[in-house]
Amino acid sequence: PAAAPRIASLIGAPTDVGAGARGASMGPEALRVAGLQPALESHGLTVLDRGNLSGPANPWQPPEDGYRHLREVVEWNRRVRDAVAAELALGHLPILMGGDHCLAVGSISAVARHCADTGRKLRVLWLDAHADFNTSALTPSGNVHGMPVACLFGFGPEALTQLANMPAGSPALRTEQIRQIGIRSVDPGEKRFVHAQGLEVFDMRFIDEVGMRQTMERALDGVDANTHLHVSFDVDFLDPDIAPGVGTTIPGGPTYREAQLCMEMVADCGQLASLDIMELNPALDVRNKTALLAVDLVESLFGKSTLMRTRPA
Ligand code: HAR
Ligand code: MN
Ligand code: MN
Ligand code: MN
Repeated sequence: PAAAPRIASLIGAPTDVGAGARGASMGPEALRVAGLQPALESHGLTVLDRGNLSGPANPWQPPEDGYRHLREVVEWNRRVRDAVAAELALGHLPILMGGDHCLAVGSISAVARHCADTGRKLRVLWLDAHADFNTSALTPSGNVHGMPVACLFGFGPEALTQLANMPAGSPALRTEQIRQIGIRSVDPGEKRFVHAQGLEVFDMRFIDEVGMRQTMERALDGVDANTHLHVSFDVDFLDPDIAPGVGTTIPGGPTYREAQLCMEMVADCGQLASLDIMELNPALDVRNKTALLAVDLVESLFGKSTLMRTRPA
C-alpha cells in the first residue's frame, strides 16, 4: 500500500477575493500563530512552511456577468494549482491554508491531475455548511466561494473548469469521487442542481439521524490503499458556537466531539494525501479560538487520539 506522505508542505493563500466578507485573507497567519506547524510535527510529520503565495488585491466590486472578481479569482487559483502541483510532484502532502474556498478549484484541480497522471483513485471529502455548487446563473451573490464544486464538475467559466488540464478536456471531478459532509445551507436553484448531478451529500439531518460514525463509514466506503484522499475543510462546517471565526456562520453544525470523530476516522483510514483549511476569518474570531480549534482538529486528522485503541465492533 502507498503510505501517506510524511512530509507536509504548508502553502498560505492570503486572499478573500471569492468571499462575501473580508478577512479570510488573514487565515494563513492565524493558523501559524495557533501553532499549526508544531502541532503537525508533534505527530511525526516533517513540515515545510513554504510561506504565502502572492496575488492580486481584492477590488471589492459588485458581480459582472454573475461573478465577483473573476479575473482575480482565476489568477489566485492558477497560483494555488501550481504550488499544490509542485508539492505533489515532490511526494509531499500539501496543506493549503486559505483564504476563501474558491481556491479549492486550484487545489483540487492539481490533485485530480496528479491522480490521473499516477493512476491513483481520488476521493474528496468536502466538509462544509454549504454545497458550494452554484453557477453564475444560480448564485444569489456572485461570490465564487459558493461555486468551487460546480467548477470542478465542469460548470463554470472555462478559465476555472480547465485548470486541471485533464485528458480530453474532462472535468476535474466526477460525482463518484466526492462526498459532502455537514451541509445545511443550500440555495434553491443550487439544491436542484445538486440533485440533478447526483452528488452524495451527508447533510446535517443525515448526521443527526445516523450519527457521525456511520456517516464517516459511508463517506469513506471504497477508499483503499490506492486511493488519494483529499479533505477540503471549510471551517464553517463547524457549529458557530465553537467556531465563530468564519464569514458565513450557519447554526446547527457538528459539535466538538462530532468534528473530532470525523477527523479521527479520516486518520484511521490512513490515506489522507492533501488538505485544504479554508474560510478561517480572524477578523471575526475571538482571541484566535477558531484557529486554535482548527489546529486541534487537524491534529486529529493526522492521528492524534486520546488512547491507543482498536475500533469498537
Ligand atoms: N450559497 C451562498 C452563495 O453562493 C453562500 C456561499 C458561502 N460559501 C462559503 N463557502 N462560505 O462554503 O452566495
Ligand atoms: Mn499536540
Ligand atoms: Mn465552502
Ligand atoms: Mn461554507
